[in-house]
Amino acid sequence: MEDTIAAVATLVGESSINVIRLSGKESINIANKIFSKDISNVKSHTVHYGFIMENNEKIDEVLLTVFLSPKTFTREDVVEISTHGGSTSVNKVMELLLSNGARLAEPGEFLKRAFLNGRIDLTQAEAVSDLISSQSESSRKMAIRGIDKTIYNIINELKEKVLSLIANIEVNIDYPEYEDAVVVTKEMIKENTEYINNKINKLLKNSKKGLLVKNGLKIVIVGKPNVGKSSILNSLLNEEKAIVTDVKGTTRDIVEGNLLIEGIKIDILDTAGIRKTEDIVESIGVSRSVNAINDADLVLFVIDSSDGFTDEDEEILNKINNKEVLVIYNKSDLNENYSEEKLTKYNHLNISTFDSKKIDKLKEKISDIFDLSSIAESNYTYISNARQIALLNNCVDIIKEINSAIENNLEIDMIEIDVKRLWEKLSEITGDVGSDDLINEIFSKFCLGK
Ligand SMILES: Nc1nc2c(ncn2[C@@H]2O[C@H](COP(=O)(O)OP(=O)(O)OP(=O)(O)O)[C@@H](O)[C@H]2O)c(=O)[nH]1
Ligand SMILES: [Mg+2]
Repeated sequence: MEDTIAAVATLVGESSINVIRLSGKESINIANKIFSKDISNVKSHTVHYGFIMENNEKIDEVLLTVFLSPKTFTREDVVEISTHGGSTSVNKVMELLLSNGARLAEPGEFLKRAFLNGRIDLTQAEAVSDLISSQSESSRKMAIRGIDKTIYNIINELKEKVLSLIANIEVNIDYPEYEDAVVVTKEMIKENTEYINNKINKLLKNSKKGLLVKNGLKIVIVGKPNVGKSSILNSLLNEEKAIVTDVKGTTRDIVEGNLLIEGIKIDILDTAGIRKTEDIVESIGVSRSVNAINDADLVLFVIDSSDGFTDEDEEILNKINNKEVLVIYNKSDLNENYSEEKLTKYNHLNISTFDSKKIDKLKEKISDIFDLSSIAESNYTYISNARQIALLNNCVDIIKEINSAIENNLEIDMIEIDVKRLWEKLSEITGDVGSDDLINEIFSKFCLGK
């Protein structure tokens, strides 16, 4: 971490400004060499107007902000240079910084320095990354719960419980004569691990909601030709995205759109009507429809109520295995009371794409199936990071081992080994324990400039 690093922090394009960030001991010196004013003795958190210079030539008119260690994002000296937008200015200024002693930052290196210097923990770093990639209001809210340390605090409370258990066990073992010490019994260990287990299981159960907020839902509309699949897509999106005609086989390829239901991003795919066909283009479309089903969280299986449930429909339905299916009886305006015995075991709904109230009912039904309205209840405090989820699952396994050690009447000092492992796994979540390789791997997944 001796080097002073530099990177463009904004997306380079035709914008009004771009920001270059420098971090490290030499930040002020390096910036000073190419700036029209002397900033070697300026106060922290101050902004300076001037020009970036190369020899005596003005390169760009910029604002330069100085943040002195330790109250900075990385806890090192940081300089931010706001150049004009477009790629030419920013590239030239970067070139000058690199030729004056800065090194191009690796992906995620600013965040990594913030973490290594104790400015943020790992759950916060991962949340910053989630915030940057968030695509919905709900995923933004969830990422903020990571950044504001809500997730850290939950894990930390569990860590402290385990730590006090370890401390007491150690005192009991090392100073048996010390009368004031709490004598740790197996019941006491069990009571504590049960508490921790309940909390972790709740986090894991809720992480499904977190994953939903983060990844959204994928819904695929399938059925035989002409049942109204594309009309359903268009009604849900409130836009004429897919072509609708009364000719069977109108849709040849997958048409995709997205909408929000209860703040959750829903990707919705309209597919080619499934039927046996000699037409080569249509048959490729049909095989894409079948493949799309594999990736779906929910399949909207559409039938035409005026035709009833035909053998063709049954053949398609049989292709959909192990998937959440919602049967849509479409064209209810033509046959209002349609209900098919064979289909009642599925979630089902009568709709007409000509009736916007029925489309609202369809959105409500989707929301009910995934319990979307409950997601906002816990203020978006969910764990959704795969690494954190895997570590919580490890904790559950260790607690099982502790319980079985207690049942098998092992000595407390043997049980303590597993209690220490539990503490280590919890510490890995926040990044207090972890190998350098692991830390490098985690931060390298982040983008340049972060
Ligand atoms: N009466 C009635 N007609 C509908 C309804 N929804 C769609 N249609 C009509 O049904 C015909 C087929 O609609 P599409 O949406 O193109 O059907 P599709 O399932 O996408 O058809 P393919 O792309 O060929 O597989 C069109 O003439 C629509 O206007 C409805 O709710 N009621
Ligand atoms: Mg269609």
